[in-house]
Amino acid sequence: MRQAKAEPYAFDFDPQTCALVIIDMQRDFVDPGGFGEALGNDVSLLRRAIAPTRRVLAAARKAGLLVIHTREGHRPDLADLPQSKKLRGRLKAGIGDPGPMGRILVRGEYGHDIIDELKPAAGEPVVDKPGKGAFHATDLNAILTNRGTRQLVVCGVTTEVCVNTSVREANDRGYDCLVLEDCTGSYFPEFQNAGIAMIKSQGGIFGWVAKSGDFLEALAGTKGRKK
Ligand code: TIU
Repeated sequence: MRQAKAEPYAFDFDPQTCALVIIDMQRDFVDPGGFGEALGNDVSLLRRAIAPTRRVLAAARKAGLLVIHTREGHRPDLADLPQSKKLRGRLKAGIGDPGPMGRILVRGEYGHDIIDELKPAAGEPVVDKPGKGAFHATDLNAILTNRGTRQLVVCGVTTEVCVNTSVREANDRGYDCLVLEDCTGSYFPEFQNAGIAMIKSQGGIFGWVAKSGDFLEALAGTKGRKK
């Protein structure tokens, strides 16, 4: 077992039954010139999660953790796109429409894919999800169950949308979640703070929050309890 400094209290974990889940680090959300920026958002608020997430990804691979990547998006025929989601926002260019990096949030398009900095390695499952939560209408739970995973270390964007929804779904399915604060990002600073605060409030109502450096030290076994 390893122990990482975390809030609201230390996070005990077994690397063998722990998975790293990186949520939706897709060009359309994170890269300059993508859908997110076209909506008027400042992508630098999300991009600051890239460097720490790269360090965590490298360490997780080295330690042999199961690594899972998710992408939000839809079938090219949009048959899995609810009308409600299509219409929401009254956007001029919305999901399925031509966007700056191909059809917006459509599988197979350039903008839908994961950024080069966090490219999945061969053998790492990529979970395509039509919703905000990573469990809704996906095979994520089967993948985790088949590997005996009990705990999730979560990175990605955006903190209050897909990260929070996925953590809540995981919580209800019996997983412990550790969210690495500096490996998440929101277009809205106040939602970043609230999104993180909500996870660790009330004794860790949805899970734990840590800085990536503290998790990396625990994973490497250089600090914290190791037995
Ligand atoms: N990945 C994710 O959070 N998808 C979103 O739709 N985020 C927004 O902030 N809209």
